[in-house]
Amino acid sequence: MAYPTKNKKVIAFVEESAKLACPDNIVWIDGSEEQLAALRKEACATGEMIELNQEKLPGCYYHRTAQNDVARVEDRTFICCREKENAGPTNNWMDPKEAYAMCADIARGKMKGRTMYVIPYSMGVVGSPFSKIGVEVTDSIYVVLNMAIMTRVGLNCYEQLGEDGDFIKGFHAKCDVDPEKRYIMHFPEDDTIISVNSAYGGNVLLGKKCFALRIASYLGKTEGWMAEHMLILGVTFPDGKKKYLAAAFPSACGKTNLAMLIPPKHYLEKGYKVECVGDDIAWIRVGEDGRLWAVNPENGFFGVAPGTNEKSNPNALAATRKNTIFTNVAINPADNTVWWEGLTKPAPDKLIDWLGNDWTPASGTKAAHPNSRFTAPAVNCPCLSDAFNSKEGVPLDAIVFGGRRATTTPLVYQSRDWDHGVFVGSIMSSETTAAATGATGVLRHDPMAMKPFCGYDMGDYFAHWIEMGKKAKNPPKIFNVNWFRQDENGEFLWPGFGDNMRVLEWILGRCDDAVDAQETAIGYVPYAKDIDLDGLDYSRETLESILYVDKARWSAEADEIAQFYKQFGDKLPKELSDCLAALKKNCEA
Ligand code: OXD
Ligand code: MN
Repeated sequence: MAYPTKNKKVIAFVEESAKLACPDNIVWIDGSEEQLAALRKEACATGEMIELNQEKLPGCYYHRTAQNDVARVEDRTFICCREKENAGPTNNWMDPKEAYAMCADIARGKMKGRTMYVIPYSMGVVGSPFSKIGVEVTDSIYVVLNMAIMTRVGLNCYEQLGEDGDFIKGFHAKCDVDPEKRYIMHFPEDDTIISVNSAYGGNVLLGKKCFALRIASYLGKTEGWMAEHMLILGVTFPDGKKKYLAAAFPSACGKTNLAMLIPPKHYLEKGYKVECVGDDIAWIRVGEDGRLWAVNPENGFFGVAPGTNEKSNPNALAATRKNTIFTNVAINPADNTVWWEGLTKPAPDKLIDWLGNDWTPASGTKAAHPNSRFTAPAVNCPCLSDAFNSKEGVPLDAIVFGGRRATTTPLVYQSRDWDHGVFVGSIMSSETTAAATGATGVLRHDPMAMKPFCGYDMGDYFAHWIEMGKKAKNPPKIFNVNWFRQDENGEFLWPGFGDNMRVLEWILGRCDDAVDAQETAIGYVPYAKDIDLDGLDYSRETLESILYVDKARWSAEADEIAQFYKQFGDKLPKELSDCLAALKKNCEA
C-alpha cells in the first residue's frame, strides 16, 4: 500500500488499528475540499447527514446523534495512568493494561463492513512552537467532517512529523453506540486516546477535550506550560491600545458569548472593539518577556445552539450561516433550515424536532436538544482577531474565572496576587449544564472549569499553577466574575451578554491601576460608581447588591471549601490552604 506519510509510527498505528477493528477499507484523509465534498455526498446518501437549504445556508449540513448519545459522559471518561494516585481524586481511573484489553475487546471487528478514515491534524497553526500533531482513526464520516472544521487537517501535518516524529494517537470506533460499553479513555503516558460506542462531538472529536485539554494538560505539566478550558479575547481601546484576556467558565456557561461580545453602543462610538481569538481552549506559555502568551489550538467553534440569537450573539449566529454542521437542532421543513429554542420568538408553527418527530409549539417538548450544537469554521466569525493565526499567540493581561452562582459570588472581584488568584480559580463552583450527562442545575466544585478535563491529579494541577506564577515575571492579574446572580424569584440580576463589557472595562482598568477598588474579605471589589451604566436602565442599588460581599455566606463557603480541599490531602499546595485560612479569618473579622 502507498502511504501518504513516511512516519513509521503513524503507519504502525494505522495498521494495528485496522488489524483490531477489521474495516473493509482504509481512507487516508488529505484535507482537500474534493475529498471532503465526496464524503459529504456519501454521508447524505446514507442518511448520516442531511443537506440543508444551500441558498440560505450554503455548505451547511445536519446530523442527528443517537438519542442516548447527546453529551459528554463524565462517568465513563477515564484517565489511565500507571499509578492510580496520579489520576487524583477528581478523575475516574483504570489500570492501562485493563483499559487497553477492555477497549480491544469492545472494538474488535467492529469496523467490518465500514471504512476507517485516518485524519492527520494539528492543534495550533502548523509549524508554530505551540502546535502539536494528532492522528485520529475513525469509522465516522461525521467525525472526519467535524474534525476538518475544528482542527487543521492536512498532509502538511505528516511533513511536520517527518519520519520519526511523535503524535497523539486517537482511536475512535462507533461500535454499536451502546451506552453500557461507552468509554472515553486517556493514556497520558502513552500519548493515546481511545473512544468507543459514542458519536457525540465532545466524546469523539478527539482533538478537542481529549487531546487539547486532558492529554495536553498532562503534557503542559511535564513540559512547563498550561492547557486550559478558556476563551481568549482581545479588546482594542479608543487610543488603539490592545489588551487580551483569557477566561475559564464551565461548559455551556457563556464562553462563546463572551468571546464574541459586541460592546454597548456608546463603547462602539468611542472606538472600543472586541475580537475573538478563541471560545473554548487556551494553550498558555511563558514568553521571553516574562508574560503569559496564549493560543487557541482549535480552528472552529463547537458551540451550544439554544439561546444563540441576533441579540445574544450575532457574531456566533453569523459564523453558522455557511459551511457549518448542525447537530441535534430542529429542522424547519418550510425552507429546510434550522431552528433552536431562543433563535426566534415565537417559534415556527411546525418543525421536525431533534428526534425526527413532527413538532409544534404546543408539543410541550424542546424542539432542539438543550445541548444541540453548531460546528462552525472560525474564519466565518465576523469578529475573529487578526491574531487568530499568530504562531506566538497573544500576551495575557488578565485571567478571569467564572461560574454559574445564583448567590454569594459577586459580579466581579480581583485576587490579591497570583497565588490568591490560583485559590480563586480552585474554589470555583457552578451549576451543572446539559453539556454533560446527568442532572442539570446542581452546584458542584469545578476548579478552573477543569474538573472534567484535567488529565492528572488536581492537587498537582494546583501546584503547577502556583509554579507557573513563579516562572512568569510579569503574570496576568486574576479575577472572578459571576453573570448569573438571581433574585428571590429566580430572575437574573445582571443583563449579561454585551453589557459584560462594562465589567471587562473595570477588569482591564485594574490591570493598568487606572481604577480604584475596595478591599473585602474575598479580594478587591469595584466601587459601584466605577462600573459604567450609561445607556442601561439599571439601578446603582441593584449593582451594589450584586457587588456586596456577605461575610456570613462566605464563612459558610469557606467551611464547604475546606471539605472539598480535604480530598487533595498533602498534594494541596500550602499557598492555597493559607488563602483558605485567611478567607475564614477575614469573614470572622
Ligand atoms: C464543550 C464542553 O463542548 O465544554 O466545549 O462540553
Ligand atoms: Mn468547553
